[in-house]
Amino acid sequence: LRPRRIALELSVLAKNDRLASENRKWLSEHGVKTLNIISSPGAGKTRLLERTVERLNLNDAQPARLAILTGDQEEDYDAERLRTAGAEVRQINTHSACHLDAAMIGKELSTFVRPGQHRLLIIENVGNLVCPAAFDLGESHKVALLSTTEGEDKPSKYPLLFRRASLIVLTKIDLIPHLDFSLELCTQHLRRVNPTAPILMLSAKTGEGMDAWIDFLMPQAQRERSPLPA
Ligand SMILES: Nc1nc2c(ncn2[C@@H]2O[C@H](COP(=O)(O)OP(=O)(O)O)[C@@H](O)[C@H]2O)c(=O)[nH]1
Ligand SMILES: [Mg+2]
Repeated sequence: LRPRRIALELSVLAKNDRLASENRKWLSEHGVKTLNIISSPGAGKTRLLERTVERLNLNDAQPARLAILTGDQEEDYDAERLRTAGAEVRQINTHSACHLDAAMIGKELSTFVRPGQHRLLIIENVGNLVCPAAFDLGESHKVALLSTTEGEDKPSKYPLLFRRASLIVLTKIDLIPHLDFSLELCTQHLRRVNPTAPILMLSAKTGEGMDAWIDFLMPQAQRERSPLPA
């Protein structure tokens, strides 16, 4: 039985990789930078995106540049929260699946993402530290979120996601004074599995660290926010 199961997993991943390459080609041809945000449930993905949308809509002359796809097994609570914050968003329900896959994203691209208008697509994956890391969606970057309440050792225990991430975001730093959380130990665990990816530390609640996050998303946004020279 065992060799058969491995063969099936390989073929599922190979099919996903093919579809992810098609997504990546479409996104790159239409100039859309795409982030695949992955974390355990409750690490603060949606809250960070709510704050992000509010910031960009407040300060950006072209709010339509950002599109969001948000994945959960059931319900559309996150899409509702993000729409209320001002986002252009679509919910994907995966039902029995524990992750988004490239086929689910491919279905949304041509009907939801508007080439020439959307420059950035953010995908909020299903909350899970394991499965989403294995499935390429065609993104430009994987972003791993880790919250201060999860414990410092999670990067070592679930290394694949943190190894594959281009950016690591430590969330809920406002809670550190109330927790037995060591920033030094957490950084050691992160660096064991990923020696080079930038680590941003932020709080979506207080706004601390949000500027660096916005800079990563849209490097031009800061410049566009500055007043025009007289
Ligand atoms: N104190 C604090 N709470 C946060 C922060 N970010 C998210 N939360 C809370 O953490 C919980 C889970 O957040 P949510 O965005 O739904 O997480 P998701 O499941 O990763 O999308 C909610 O109660 C949020 O209000 C933060 O920066 N600081
Ligand atoms: Mg969420």
